Amino acid sequence: ELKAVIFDLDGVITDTAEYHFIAWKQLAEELGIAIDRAFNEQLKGISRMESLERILVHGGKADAYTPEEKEEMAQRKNEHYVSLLERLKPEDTYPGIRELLLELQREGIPAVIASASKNAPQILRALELTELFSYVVPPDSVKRGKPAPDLFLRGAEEIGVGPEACIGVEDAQAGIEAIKAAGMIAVGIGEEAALTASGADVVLPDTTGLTLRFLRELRA
Ligand code: B16
Ligand code: MG
Repeated sequence: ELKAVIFDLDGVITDTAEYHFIAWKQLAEELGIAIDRAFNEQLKGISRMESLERILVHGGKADAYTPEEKEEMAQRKNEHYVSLLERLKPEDTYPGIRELLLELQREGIPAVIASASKNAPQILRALELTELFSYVVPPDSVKRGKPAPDLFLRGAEEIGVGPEACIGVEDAQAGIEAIKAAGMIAVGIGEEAALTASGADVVLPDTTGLTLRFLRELRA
């Protein structure tokens, strides 16, 4: 029986994955590193500093900067990203998400956010979704980021539901791996081949098919 749904944020609730890409691309260009959308797939669900490390490795500059310089770069990227977030409006919520959250609330099934993003509370406020979630896992409250299961397990623990009664929803390969490592059913949103390869139980091309009925059948 379905007792909780644990959502990733960027790329599942709204298209902030695109804003992350724009902000990283600009920083990478300033460092003389080219990144494209295919490379960006590897950054989804990965923490800010780990994303920077991957970009530097990709550009052959893994050892070119001091920790202080990297802190400054990560901060610069975040400032750009946060400035892009100012455009975010409730209408930018992906199709069907608000309806699903309202259905879950009516049925007394908690919805939780397990995002790697420190900006998650601000994004939820901009989308006017804050009160539809029972809990937002603070990314700093767990030791390991995705693909480790920690964020998803912490979310389930907080609301007192076992992983076997949870469904996790993710757009990132690292996130699908995290959900499966947590022992939950994983619904992927996006590209079928890559997400299935990461272990997704089912993949939907977008959020329009993500209804309570669909989720209940998966966890029946
Ligand atoms: P921030 P998710 C992740 O969010 C993003 O997918 C990833 O691209 C980003 O680097 C990470 O959050 C950290 O975000 O810089 O805002 O703290 O997909 O786990 O919701
Ligand atoms: Mg995501």
